[in-house]
Amino acid sequence: MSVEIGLVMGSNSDWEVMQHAARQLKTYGVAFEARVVSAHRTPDLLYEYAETAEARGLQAIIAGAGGAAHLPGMLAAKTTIPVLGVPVPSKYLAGEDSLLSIVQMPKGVPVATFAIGEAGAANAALFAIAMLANHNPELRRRLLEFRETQKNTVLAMTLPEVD
Ligand code: RP5
Repeated sequence: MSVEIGLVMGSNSDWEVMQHAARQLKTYGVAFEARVVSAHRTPDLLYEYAETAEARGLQAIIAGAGGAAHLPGMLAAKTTIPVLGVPVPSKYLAGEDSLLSIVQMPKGVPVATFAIGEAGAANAALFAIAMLANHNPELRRRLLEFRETQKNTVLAMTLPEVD
């Protein structure tokens, strides 16, 4: 199966968060490639990755980075393939810097921005899967099944009695 989703991150230290995107993609059987691509440390690689993404058949790129997180925005600058940005928690500002760096793209070059951390990584993958599901009934069926499972989990929740 050809690779459909690119999963990139600025450092292997981002993997702890970004693995939650990889796990979702794997669960749904979506072919993806995971790479470390740093906007400021390997800018030439970033350009090459973005410039070859379309020819390689990628449908979306999930990009996670922390701090002055310009990886998603720079990828979006070099390709029209949808870029889904995940703010990775940072050491000093807990990912608020990552979030603002990714979400505040100037008009004209969009990056779809998700929540800081694990939830954002998982949701970026679920969003990419939902995009693919527009043309894949089996993926659509599995997404609906997952929603049903979540619903039933909540409906089965109980709360403790007060003393
Ligand atoms: C960013 O700097 C990366 O995305 C990472 O979140 C952060 C720290 O990178 P390392 O110093 O751990 O390689 O570029």
